Amino acid sequence: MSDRAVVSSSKVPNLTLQPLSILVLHGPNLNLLGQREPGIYGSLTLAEINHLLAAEGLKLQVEIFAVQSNHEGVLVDTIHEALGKHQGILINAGAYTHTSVALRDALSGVNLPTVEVHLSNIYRREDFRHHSYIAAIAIGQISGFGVQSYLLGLQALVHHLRKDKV
Ligand code: CA2
Repeated sequence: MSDRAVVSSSKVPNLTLQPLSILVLHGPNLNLLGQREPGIYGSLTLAEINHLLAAEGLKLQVEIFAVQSNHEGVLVDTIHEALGKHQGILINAGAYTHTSVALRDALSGVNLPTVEVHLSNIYRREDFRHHSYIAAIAIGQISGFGVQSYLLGLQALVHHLRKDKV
């Protein structure tokens, strides 16, 4: 008896993953990570966080493009330029989270699925950090898990982008 089976290709699920590119945006002062305030933000540098994100991206089969800026306008421009290049945005907008209508408008303008992340738990800190202009236009927010906030945020974003796309 033959041990070979003929299966029609129409019945085989397409296991090829859709190629995805994710823009990771880091806002003001996050370039100082690892040098000051390790008690609040951990001891990893931004380069180390980006390296961990790239490694997680490899596992998830997505490309990661990381940008940090201390300038609101540069962040707005980078969000505009994401259209047609990236399929999702992972953002730690730093202090602009709590102040920037411009960043929120840029994110809702490009309408790319966005996940907001924070190293610290913004709800355990000063009252002015409890409000985020980005949260209402994001798919979700992850706050308080240090570098894991970024990695969990990336997983959630990729899961969101791939769901229903087998
Ligand atoms: O917890 C977060 O990830 C924050 O987005 C970090 C922002 C803060 O304004 C947000 O409320 C919460 C601040 C980033 C500043 O990073 C520094 C790192 C080292 C030394 C000084 C600042």
